[in-house]
Amino acid sequence: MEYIVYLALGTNMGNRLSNLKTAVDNLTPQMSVKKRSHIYETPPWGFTDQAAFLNQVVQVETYLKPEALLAHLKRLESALGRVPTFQNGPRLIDIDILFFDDVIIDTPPLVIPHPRLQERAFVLVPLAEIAPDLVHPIFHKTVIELLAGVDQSEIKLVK
Ligand code: PH2
Ligand code: MG
Ligand code: MG
Repeated sequence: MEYIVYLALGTNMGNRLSNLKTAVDNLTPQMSVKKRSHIYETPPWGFTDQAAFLNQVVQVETYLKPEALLAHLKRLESALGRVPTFQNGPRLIDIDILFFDDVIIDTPPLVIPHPRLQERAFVLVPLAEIAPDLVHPIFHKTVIELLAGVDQSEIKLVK
């Protein structure tokens, strides 16, 4: 069984472009990357006194179930050199599950869809590029409709 999953990647430490590239390159072989958005530079959200982020969203296919996928992504973040900081703090690489098919899970630490994606232009702008018509299984709104609810004025296309 192959699941369709959307992942959000973010980085604001070190060589941000190479952090994103290394992360996406290392999603395989457990996942196959089907679509990737452009890369955007975005102002820090939540904790604002830190460097700007680069953000990207990818669509992958995987046989991993949600728990196994989360464990795999956490291992990958550590392998790429991420060390724990604090909530919304600076990070070398962050890989978050946005959607997992149209599954709804709320058993912390696994919350799917990502509970704050609808507030975050740094997620919705790249997501809208590769999945504009995807419907949020809780809000029953498309990504484009969610995007209309956030301020995307400071999101800059980088690459
Ligand atoms: N990630 C956060 C907190 N704030 N801000 C931006 N612009 N991009 C992020 O990826 C990001 C953030 C927590 O994961
Ligand atoms: Mg995150
Ligand atoms: Mg995370």
